[in-house]
Amino acid sequence: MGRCTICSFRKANPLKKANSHSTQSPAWARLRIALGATLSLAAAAVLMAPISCEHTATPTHTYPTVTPTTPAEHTYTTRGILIRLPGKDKREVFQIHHEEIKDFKDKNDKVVGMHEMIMPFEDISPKANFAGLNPGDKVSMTFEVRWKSDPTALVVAISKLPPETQLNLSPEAKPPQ
Ligand SMILES: [Cu+2]
Repeated sequence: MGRCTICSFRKANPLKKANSHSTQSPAWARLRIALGATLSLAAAAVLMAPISCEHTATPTHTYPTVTPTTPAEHTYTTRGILIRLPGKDKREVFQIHHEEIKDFKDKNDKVVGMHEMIMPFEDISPKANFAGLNPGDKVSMTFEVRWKSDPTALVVAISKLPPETQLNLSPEAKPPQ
């Protein structure tokens, strides 16, 4: 398994992600630091409202969502196995073991493809509905890519596939390094 094009891009462009949060006022940033982990989830939901919302899939399953301000540069649909659901904590990143994406384009608009991999997606659109989904489910998933703005990779749709669906996946795929 090689490296993930998007993960490599993120590592090489750490400022891109940081810039996306510059819409937050300094006061808000200071407040967030001051309150830190003690900030109640309810208060966080209210304070974060302008930049993201708390999407509820089930009464016990919530996670932050992102609404982009720029149009998608590319949109891809792939199939795979849901590895981990998104969670409240930033470290609880949605992961999918997806099939090869033959038409995937890099930041220079060159078709480089993306091999099958277990891939994390930090950013989830409010349009994507994870209700009723569980790790191990076979799913169809659509994500948008923005190389020139944020978020780089945004999950915009996910739906369950019949359990008998035959996926083109090898069992030994490892998460990207
Ligand atoms: Cu990938």
